[in-house]
Amino acid sequence: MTTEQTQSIQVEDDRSGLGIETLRRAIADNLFYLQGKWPEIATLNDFYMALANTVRDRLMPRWLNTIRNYRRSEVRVVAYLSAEFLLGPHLGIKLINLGIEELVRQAVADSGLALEDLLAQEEEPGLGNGGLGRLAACYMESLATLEIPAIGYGIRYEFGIFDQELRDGWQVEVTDKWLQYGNPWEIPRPESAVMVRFGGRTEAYTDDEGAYRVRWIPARVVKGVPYDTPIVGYYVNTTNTLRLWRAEAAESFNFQAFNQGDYYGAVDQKIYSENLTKVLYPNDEPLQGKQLRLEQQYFFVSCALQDMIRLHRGAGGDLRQFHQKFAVQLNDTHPAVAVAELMRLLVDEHRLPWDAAWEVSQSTFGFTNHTLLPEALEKWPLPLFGSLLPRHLEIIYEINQRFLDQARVHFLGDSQKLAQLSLIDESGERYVRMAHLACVGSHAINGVAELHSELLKQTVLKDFYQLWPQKFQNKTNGVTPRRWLLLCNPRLSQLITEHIGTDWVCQLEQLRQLEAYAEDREFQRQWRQIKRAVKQDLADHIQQTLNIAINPDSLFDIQVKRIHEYKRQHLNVLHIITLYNRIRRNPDIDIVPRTFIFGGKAAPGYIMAKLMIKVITSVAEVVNNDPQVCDRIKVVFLPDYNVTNSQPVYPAADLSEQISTAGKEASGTGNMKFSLNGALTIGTLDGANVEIRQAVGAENFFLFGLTIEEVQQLQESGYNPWDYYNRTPDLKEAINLINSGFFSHGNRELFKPLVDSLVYDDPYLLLADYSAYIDCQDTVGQRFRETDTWTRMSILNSARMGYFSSDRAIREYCQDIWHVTPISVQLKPYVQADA
Ligand code: CBF
Repeated sequence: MTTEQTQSIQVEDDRSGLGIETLRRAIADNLFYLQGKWPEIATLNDFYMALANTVRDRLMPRWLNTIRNYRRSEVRVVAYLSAEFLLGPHLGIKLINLGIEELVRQAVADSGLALEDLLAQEEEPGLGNGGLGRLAACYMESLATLEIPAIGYGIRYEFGIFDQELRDGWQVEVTDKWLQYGNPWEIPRPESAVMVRFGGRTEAYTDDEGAYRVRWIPARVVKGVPYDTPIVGYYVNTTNTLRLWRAEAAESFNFQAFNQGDYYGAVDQKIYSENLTKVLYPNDEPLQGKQLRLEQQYFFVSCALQDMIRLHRGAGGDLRQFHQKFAVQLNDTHPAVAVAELMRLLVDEHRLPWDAAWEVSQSTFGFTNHTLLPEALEKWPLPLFGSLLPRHLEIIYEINQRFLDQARVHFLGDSQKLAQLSLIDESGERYVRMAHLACVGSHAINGVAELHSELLKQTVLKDFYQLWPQKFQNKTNGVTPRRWLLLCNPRLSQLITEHIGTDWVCQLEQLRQLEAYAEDREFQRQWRQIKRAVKQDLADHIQQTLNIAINPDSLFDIQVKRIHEYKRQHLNVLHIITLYNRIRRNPDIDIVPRTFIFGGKAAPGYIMAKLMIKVITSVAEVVNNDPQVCDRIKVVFLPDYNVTNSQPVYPAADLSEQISTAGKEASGTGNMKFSLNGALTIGTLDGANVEIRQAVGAENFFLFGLTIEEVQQLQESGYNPWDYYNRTPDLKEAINLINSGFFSHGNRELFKPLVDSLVYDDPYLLLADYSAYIDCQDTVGQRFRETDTWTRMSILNSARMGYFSSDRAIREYCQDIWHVTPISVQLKPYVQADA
């Protein structure tokens, strides 16, 4: 369009106005024109869609003006590459961040609807497994709030994390159909599609200038189509983009095959391509050999880098300055192949000399490691890697050779060191080590909590640390206070705001002002009243959905997270059985009534984790139906734990269970959300628990368990769980009760794998930590009775959580790794031609 043409277009007030009547009219309008429905026949989902589109219209000027900013050549943009973004529902947070929640509530009410009912319609995009994906979502929100130009790049999985149902107490996986009613929050951009190649072979040639070059002749080509989602900052104009890629056939039909009558062959290509982004892989399962997973990783990384290069060149940029335009963060090893892909693009496609390209690459990438678990450190069998990405394997060999030459000088011919450092694992079957590729190709490497970052330097990345100590940093995780307090706990947020004003929402350290009220009787009363009210809400929800009556005055003891042996949900179960045995032994025993709440998904192929769910639900069935105990202990397993379902849970907790074996949990972020909402933590010295305890004060944290050093010593000295089992009567009684078939209708075989694993192997040292855990839980019970003390501790927990805001974490990344600064977005009217 010409400038005159665009200038003649007028913006309808219905698309931007914020008056209640305008909003009401806009919703009705969208219902009619987008949903094609009269109000009388519209479903709640139609109304949700109409409202979502109304909100989307209102953020459009901010979004488009932000995109304009990316294009300015002098603006450095953060590109966050992540295979997972666990965003949670959009509508609620967008209303809050745009500051229009109350207006919309009113407008919707004027149409005879309740905002809560519409919010409940949203199918959340479950494009992540857990902590890592949720962290990426918190970081995207903070980047926007802090006005940092940023793009998130990832995969638009057609099926995200499975929905969890419980049948007979077992987890059953159901496909997540998040797109079935359409997604109002995304805009496809087929005009910006890129092609991604796979397989085939490489070929050397001499270019016009006589230089030696390599070209890649692929076997297949897939089209990557971007779908953009706006990420709105809190009370700022900045609205960044999350760009997720969907795979499509390069040609929908292979016409040559079709013309020869091979119709099925022709559509094969389409099916093959679309499969690529069909489903998110659950973590905690061995990925080796899962070719599709490697294809997914390469696919989105290649799309992202091609997109960045296009943007950079489109703004007149020189590729030798690519790193000045983009700071690319590798969220774990999943996008690590980006190092080789950027080299390929720069050297093969854009003809930069190797050394210049390498300098650009290293200056571009930063790498975050999120786990020490050896099974999660990705490595790909060399034949698989080579057959899928033949050119990249050559590039990796070249990087490796140059890198080992450098390392050889440093380690003076220590061949064992070199073998350990190599990008290729040659100890047996040969593998490409993705973490090593990420370390070599990045200028900064960070862990996600102080302890984790230290352990990285001492264990899995020790050799790299010796070589490049200056590359290593710590960036303790954080969570966004907008979703994890303001949105999920409006009552507490209001109380806080009444006492210290609103600044805490963007400067979470301001919560410290609450310390002044920790002893204030009236404030304590209000604090308790709110906790009681949110507990009542959760109790009502549990009653309605699971038909379990729970006492809102009982201690809500909550463990919600992925189900994994290292997270030790079964240690929590041993405590429940211990209490149960105490009551059975002495029915008049005076114990604090507790409601144990669990939630979390097990990876579909992780048999032991699924058995852990079954043991929780089986114990729940017995305990909840035993008239002697059920007024004192209740056990609830909340099915389908996801972002939506978690939002009412954090505010309702009295006690947060963070009980992983020391050294196993990289950081945790649930621990932060609980504490922020005034729960006290029972935890080990693991991950960010260590820093949370330091921040809230040791006296406001229930610590138990072996330290990392003690864990190591015990394991080195030959840990024998059987001894602990035999010499700890309560433990023995609890385990025997499981083993006897008491919780499994007499079936002694059902839990045998779990029991055997504990008494004969116990890799996560539950039995060694059992007594300390039980003693600590007894202290928790006593303290809960001292209502004022508990309330003071609860207030101090919230008051001292400022450090754990994702805003703080993002500021640190910006300063220490990305070297980017905020830029305010000016709202120019959209009728203007491009500046
Ligand atoms: O850093 C974010 C989170 O990542 C994990 O979930 C992961 O997938 N590696 C870790 O297990 C968490 O400890 C960590 O908080």
